[in-house]
Amino acid sequence: MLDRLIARLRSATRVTVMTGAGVSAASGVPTFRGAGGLWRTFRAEDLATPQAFARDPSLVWEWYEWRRATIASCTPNAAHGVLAQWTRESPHCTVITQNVDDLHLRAGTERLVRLHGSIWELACWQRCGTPRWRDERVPLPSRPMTCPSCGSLARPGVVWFGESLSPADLDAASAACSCDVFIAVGTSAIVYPAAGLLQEARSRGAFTAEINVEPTAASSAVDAAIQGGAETVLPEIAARLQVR
Ligand code: BJW
Ligand code: ZN
Repeated sequence: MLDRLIARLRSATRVTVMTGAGVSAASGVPTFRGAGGLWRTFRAEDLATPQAFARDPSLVWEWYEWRRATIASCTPNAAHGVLAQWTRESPHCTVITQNVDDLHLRAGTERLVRLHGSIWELACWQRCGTPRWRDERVPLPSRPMTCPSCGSLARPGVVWFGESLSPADLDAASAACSCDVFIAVGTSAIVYPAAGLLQEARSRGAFTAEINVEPTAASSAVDAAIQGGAETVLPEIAARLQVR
């Protein structure tokens, strides 16, 4: 499987990599599903919704504050490093991430599409029109934070279940599905529309691959399902690509 992917990568011009929480697992960022995925007794589906925030903003902010503090002590791992290098070396390599931790950014990734926003950004809950703003302070100075323009409640600048993704990000992600090789790394591939991008790429003729420590919803649909940690498999691929 790995040999097939490497052969395809050797002849590929356009390469798109879509990442999920598993890419940051080796950095110490908890994934959403599977072992360690719960915060207290809550699943992402219980907290990452506008309804949960409307019901109990303090609880949802507590979850985000805990995650911000965790992520603040994490650094990009070898998987982030390889992807950043690929985007720097080729103008035809794009990374689409579902992650909000910004570790791809910190690794220096170019042409990065962040489908679900950033945990380091805040937005006005009342949508008064003020643009999202960045605040990397840990902990945040007040709870709850408020909008600097209208004074109403602030919320994390991320995309929750039931909310639309930014059309510009979706367009960029969709454009990147026109590629020679599309690799999904460290994602359970169950959250849409991100999960649909793999099928989109495949239907446009891309060779599709997955890198994950365990089988996922996408494993049977891809051309090559590679089992292993992103932080070991991606560096191995990068090393073998250097040997022509
Ligand atoms: C390793 C590893 C290592 C571990 N190396 N691997 C079509 C069909 C059905 C439902 C829908 C549909 N279209 C829309 C929906 C509804 C919904 C949805 O998809 N629901 C599903 C759960 C069924 N989608 C939405 O609501 C989206 N909005 C939308 O579509 O708007 C229009 C619309 C609305 C309503 C109805 C219809 C249309 C928005 C989705 C937003 C998701 N937001 C979250 C939270 C972001 C903010 C935050 O972080 O707090 O995004 S939820 C959470 O899941 C987060 C993640 O980005 C996302 C995906 O998770 P990911 O990255 O895959 O992580 P895990 O934990 O699931 O998996 C980790 C993987 O890593 C595992 O496989 C491990 O094995 C692996 N791993 N270590 C490699 N070292
Ligand atoms: Zn406001």
